[in-house]
Amino acid sequence: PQAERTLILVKPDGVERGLTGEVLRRVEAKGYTLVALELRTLDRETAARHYAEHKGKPFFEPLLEFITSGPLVAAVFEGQRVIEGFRSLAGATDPTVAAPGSIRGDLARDWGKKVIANIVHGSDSPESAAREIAIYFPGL
Ligand code: DAT
Ligand code: MG
Repeated sequence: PQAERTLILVKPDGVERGLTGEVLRRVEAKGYTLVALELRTLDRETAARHYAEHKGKPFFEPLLEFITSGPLVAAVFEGQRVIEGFRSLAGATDPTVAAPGSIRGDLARDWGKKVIANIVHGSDSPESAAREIAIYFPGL
């Protein structure tokens, strides 16, 4: 079977803070293989499609506002158990308590905003990965 793939984002906060290279470095250093990479700014419709699972939650509108606020970097990485492996590299959703050593634990913090700005996104299951990769890289 084809090696597992995941969709990773360096979100607008990470790009703005100049952390794109640092994030990609960590994922490459772990040993995963980069198979697609793009800098783009999402429109509202694409952002809502990406975060469809969070529709109706109190942070949904701030989340759309945040993720469309500037350019992000979308990447697809490949490797055995890469979905789980990247989630581990990323750390917990809340950067304040994300483990030191993780991307969020080392590089993100609470800025007191309505939405948590935590630098990276990673698909959470094979089904999510397939759905999300099709949003950013149709035909891959
Ligand atoms: P993850 O990005 O770790 O998969 P998620 O899918 O639950 O987390 O949420 C998507 C993003 O939404 C998350 O990265 C940051 C933001 N978010 C999640 N829960 C939040 C909350 N309770 N308040 C504010 N923002 C939140
Ligand atoms: Mg998620």
